Amino acid sequence: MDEYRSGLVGVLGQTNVGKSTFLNSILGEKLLLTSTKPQATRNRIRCVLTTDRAQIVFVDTPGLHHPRTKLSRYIVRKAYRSLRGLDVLIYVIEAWGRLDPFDREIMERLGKETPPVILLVNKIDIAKRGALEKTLVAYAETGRFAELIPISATEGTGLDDALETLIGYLPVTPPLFPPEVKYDQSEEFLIGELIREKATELTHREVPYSIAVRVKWIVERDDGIVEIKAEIITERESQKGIVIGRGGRMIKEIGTRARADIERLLGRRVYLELIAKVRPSWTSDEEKIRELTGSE
Ligand SMILES: Nc1nc2c(ncn2[C@@H]2O[C@H](COP(=O)(O)OP(=O)(O)OP(=O)(O)O)[C@@H](O)[C@H]2O)c(=O)[nH]1
Ligand SMILES: [Mg+2]
Repeated sequence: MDEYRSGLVGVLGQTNVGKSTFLNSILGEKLLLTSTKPQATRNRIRCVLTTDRAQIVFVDTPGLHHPRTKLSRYIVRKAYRSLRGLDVLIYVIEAWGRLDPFDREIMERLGKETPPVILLVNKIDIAKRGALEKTLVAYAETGRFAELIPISATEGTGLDDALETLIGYLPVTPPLFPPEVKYDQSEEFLIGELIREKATELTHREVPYSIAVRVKWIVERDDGIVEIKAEIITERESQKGIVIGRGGRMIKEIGTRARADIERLLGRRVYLELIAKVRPSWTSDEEKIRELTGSE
């Protein structure tokens, strides 16, 4: 039998390519916020996959993009900073059909001295005819990638292959964490992210980018139900109005959807109370950004 392998694996790429979706699929559990809208992940989040042959500590990172706001400058900085000490880098793209200029720029910024980089071409279920082959050729030509693997994170295609290949690049060492450890964030943080996911999904225009969630308390009642109170924070009264919705319909819907995911995460019945609040211009104030994105 092979020796046990473990290591730290960073997942990097442009925003909205499916990094967090890929990790949720690999982990077989919905831990990470995903969204149809870009700039979903705001923080570096570690999650752990333990099998009988390997333990992989994945680091999900915020998607890279050209930052236009203070908040997005902050999260891009966060992404680059989370690359220290990695054993392998996974770089996720879509089947663009060519070498994307921004990917080229990112590769240049990373420099040549990186750990081995595995390229995952995601969303092949919706790739245009011929685009996958062209993409593979264009990225292979850069000579930067140790492996190139087509996958579909939502369909599950290619995930076994990706995992198998990845394990081969990890150093032979005993596991870093006990097998029951699944993530390095508090339950409070993960619950907040699940609420933010629903609020992001249900609102439009600038509102999703202005939403932060703060979990005020989590208490276990005598009857076993977990009671959670959280605030959904936006920047303006008008945004708060959108989050609440007519007759409170929107915030109720956010709560219903979030509660289902939180119950799955905790394996318990949950009573969730949500309150909408305004913190004026929090996305342009570094200190408030730090506080409201749960950054250390
Ligand atoms: N069709 C299809 N959609 C996918 C696939 N993987 C992810 N998506 C969708 O792509 C969108 C973005 O996914 P995320 O996982 O949030 O992307 P991300 O790279 O983590 O984004 P940021 O956190 O903003 O950097 C979501 O709507 C996903 O459902 C896939 O394999 N096929
Ligand atoms: Mg993400």
